[in-house]
Amino acid sequence: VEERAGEDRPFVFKDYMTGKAVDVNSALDSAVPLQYPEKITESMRYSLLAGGKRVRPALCIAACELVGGKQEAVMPTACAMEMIHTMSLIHDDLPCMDNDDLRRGVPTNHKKFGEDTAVLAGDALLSFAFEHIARDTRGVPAERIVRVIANLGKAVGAEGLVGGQVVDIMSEGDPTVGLDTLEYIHLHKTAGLLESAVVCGAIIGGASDEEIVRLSNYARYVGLLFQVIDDILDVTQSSEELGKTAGKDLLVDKATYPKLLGLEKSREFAAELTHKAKGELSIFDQKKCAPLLGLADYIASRQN
Ligand code: GRG
Repeated sequence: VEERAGEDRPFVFKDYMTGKAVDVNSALDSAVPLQYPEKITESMRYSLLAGGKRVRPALCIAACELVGGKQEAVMPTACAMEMIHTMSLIHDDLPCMDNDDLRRGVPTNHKKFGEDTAVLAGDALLSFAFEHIARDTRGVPAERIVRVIANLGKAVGAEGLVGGQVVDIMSEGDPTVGLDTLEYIHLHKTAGLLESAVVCGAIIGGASDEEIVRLSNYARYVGLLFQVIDDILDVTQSSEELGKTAGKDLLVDKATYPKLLGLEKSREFAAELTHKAKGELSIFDQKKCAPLLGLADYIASRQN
């Protein structure tokens, strides 16, 4: 079979992610310039441009493109996802929360800029995320933009990230925490923003209601999968590298899937979630689903 340039090249997930990360990093860099008062914009940029994997923006763009939308139309929304993810990490690292000194291999925001600035940098990123979607989205009907803003607002607030975090804090050291509470925490703290990224990308791209439901289910399974794998790695890696990376979750008494289900059943659960996530995509052209299918496999098989 003759192959024409640029057509039917095999899909390589790593290259796809690298390409999207380059585009997203450049858009984030322009969206949050270093300007007066530099004390705050420097702190915002420090955490925003510290080199995360950009999973949420990539998912957002992939969902938009899957339903026929353009990357440039969804880029402000994709960037907003990373701004909110970053703010949640800055606040999560604070002494009043997890009290972490390192994030993505460098000092946490409050270690570098002080707690006062870190709190404000998080607040500014949260606020700017919504401003950026509303102000800088081009060529998309206003109703879609309003839907996106409502969806994202819910994903971050008391019914979303904040709800998950508060239940997580309440559950610490509670030996009676069961699978239902564990699932609530992960669905809200982790799956919620992944879901919003995918759903908002799809909304911008003009998805049908059925497409949105399928993508939303896909993202919830992937979010839960992420945490099940996280729990499994915490056990398997800290026993391999004794002490070195000993997961904090093992030090604080915290419910995890391996503790509640055992390692074997946790691995089965992860496989089931991967299968279900991919199953939700069956209504789409499978070739066009390659990025979302690849992401499910990537999360299922990650080693750190
Ligand atoms: C939203 C107002 C507001 C407050 C935040 C602190 C908090 C409330 C919520 C905690 C959110 C949290 C830390 C969730 C865990 C998220 C998670 C799975 C992080 C790891 O994500 P990766 O692997 O990280 O995508 P990188 O570094 O690649 O971006």
